[in-house]
Amino acid sequence: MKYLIIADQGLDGVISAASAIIYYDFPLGETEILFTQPFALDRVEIPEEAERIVVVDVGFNNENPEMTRAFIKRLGSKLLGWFDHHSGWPEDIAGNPALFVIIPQAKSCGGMIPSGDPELRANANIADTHGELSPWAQIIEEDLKVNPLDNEARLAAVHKILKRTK
Ligand SMILES: [Mn+2]
Repeated sequence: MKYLIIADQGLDGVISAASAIIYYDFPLGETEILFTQPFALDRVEIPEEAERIVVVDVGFNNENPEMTRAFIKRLGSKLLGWFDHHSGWPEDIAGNPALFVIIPQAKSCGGMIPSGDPELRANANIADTHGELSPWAQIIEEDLKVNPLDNEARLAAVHKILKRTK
């Protein structure tokens, strides 16, 4: 598929993936979504056919900085944007706002992405802080708890989120 979203595995990552698809107007039928974590970036297989790549809610790996740097290198010119709110990003990367939107003060990544959907932003903020999630987000969170390693469930959740907004 032509478009690729790489997202963190948590609920904020799931909401962020949906928000990025809305923000960049990626056609869902041509968009692949991979879920990962900062310490697993070396195991992410980037499909060759991916032409535009967006990364959301994946923090900088401070224990192994080379892992994040090597991953960014692998993405190369296909990287369209990287949104994150975790702290610890080195200035030489975070200081490139054309590609990296890093806001450590933000409550969540989904809350940072201008999806035009206040409910997505609010629920992402609640997911990463506290408060009561909307019923649809509660259901997704429960699904993720039951099957923490099930990326199909995450993918289905992103599609579900997009259906309720489109
Ligand atoms: Mn987050």
